[in-house]
Amino acid sequence: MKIDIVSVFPEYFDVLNLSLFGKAQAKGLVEVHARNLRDWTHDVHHSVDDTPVGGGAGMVMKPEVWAECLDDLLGLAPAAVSIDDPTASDATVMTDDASRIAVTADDGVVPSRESESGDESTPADHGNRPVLIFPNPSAPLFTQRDATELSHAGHLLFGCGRYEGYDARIPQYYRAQGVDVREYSIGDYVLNGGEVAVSVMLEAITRLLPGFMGNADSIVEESYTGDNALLEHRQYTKPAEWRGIRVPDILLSGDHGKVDRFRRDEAIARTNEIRPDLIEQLDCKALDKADRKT
Ligand code: 6GU
Repeated sequence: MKIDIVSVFPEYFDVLNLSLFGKAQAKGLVEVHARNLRDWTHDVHHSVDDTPVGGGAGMVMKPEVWAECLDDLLGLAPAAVSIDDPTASDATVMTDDASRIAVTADDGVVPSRESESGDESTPADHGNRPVLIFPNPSAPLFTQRDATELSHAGHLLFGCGRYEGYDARIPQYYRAQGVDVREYSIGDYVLNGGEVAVSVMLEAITRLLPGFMGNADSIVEESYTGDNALLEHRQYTKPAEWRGIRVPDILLSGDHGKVDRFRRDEAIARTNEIRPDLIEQLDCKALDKADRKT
């Protein structure tokens, strides 16, 4: 997987040389380039932002600089596009995009929302098609499903916004050019810029690459994975009693059936208490009789 990250603080991504991600780079599983957006400026001040049209606080990242950079990295020539209704909300464009990464059924990946909604046109081969991703606190939430889907892409290009954000015409333009453009928020809180959000998404995506993690089982059993996105049961290690607190007896019983049932009951009960929204999203067909009692 090829990964380009564009930022005004490319040094922020030096940490990617460490730990599991560093090893994955050494193994050739991922190839990462953190680029400095200012390398695509021409003025003496290397400016990348300007005041918001319509007024307001803060600065907005300029489309011209971003476009020079993204055209370069995507191998596109500059063009003018006609957009039917420039005032239309981009939110519709975000979900209407028919360009999703083609995944084979045995990957265990839920088909993209588009293919479920009756669009039977043959998906293009996205294997090497770049996906352009902009972190944006006002965009849809990035989920495990997105991470799984994006882990099948051949090339990811992240554009980190700073200040009050980036000119809305940037994603709009590249969508009109046929590029697969995504905008994601990582949660309901405000960060200073896209760098932390990109780090989060990148880790969630790349750890799913075959060979990235030592133990593939640990990926399958985690929270938020598969059809049944439940929070995980609690974990214990030895000793069986520590500072007066015992681990649940069933876990010491050696009866794997009972252990599995105990853990699943706990996962359901904890999810119900902590994240009732996940219970509502559960596919009832995936629940067994014993589950329903819990
Ligand atoms: Cl993607 N960006 C920023 N700046 N803040 C955020 C975010 C993204 N997601 C949550 N907060």
